Amino acid sequence: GTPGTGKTQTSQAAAERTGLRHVNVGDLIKQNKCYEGKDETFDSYIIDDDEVCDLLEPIIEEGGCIVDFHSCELFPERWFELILVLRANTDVLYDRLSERGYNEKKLSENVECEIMQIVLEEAKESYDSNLVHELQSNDLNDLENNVERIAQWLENWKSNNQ
Ligand code: DAT
Repeated sequence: GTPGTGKTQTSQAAAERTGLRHVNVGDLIKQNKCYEGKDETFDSYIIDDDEVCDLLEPIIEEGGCIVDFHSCELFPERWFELILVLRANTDVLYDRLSERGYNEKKLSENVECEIMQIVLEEAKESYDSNLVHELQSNDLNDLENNVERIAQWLENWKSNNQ
């Protein structure tokens, strides 16, 4: 999902509920400095995709991960069984990103990204569209429902893959 849609909150809650491992890719990128530079206009890092994938590979190979990131086209298709794209309403997203202290340019860029469904389109282009699902993430009720859906999906997956 677009930044602010609730990926980290949802992944954390889903990891607690299911016992899966929450892999926060943004944090790993920062800790391991997997970037080629900084885009000052957007106040964001230019990520080195190959380095990120090399870093993640052994973690993913262990299995049972919830991979939390705003982009998925850099990852190999074989890594995932399910792709969830979180969505939030414009007003909700605007408030969350303002609270995060985003500058005006970064704020409007991200809100526009959500309106244009950039992350969803990228996911559908990069993966079998049957694996890609949208989840609304506007309030705590959505959060709870999404975590339950993930837990349910995992149970089904386990019984189909014994
Ligand atoms: P992301 O990881 O997509 O950038 P986040 O998990 O950090 O987003 O969430 C951004 C903020 O919004 C954070 O303060 C937690 C809050 N939030 C996330 N999902 C929510 C939800 N479903 N209902 C209410 N607040 C939510």
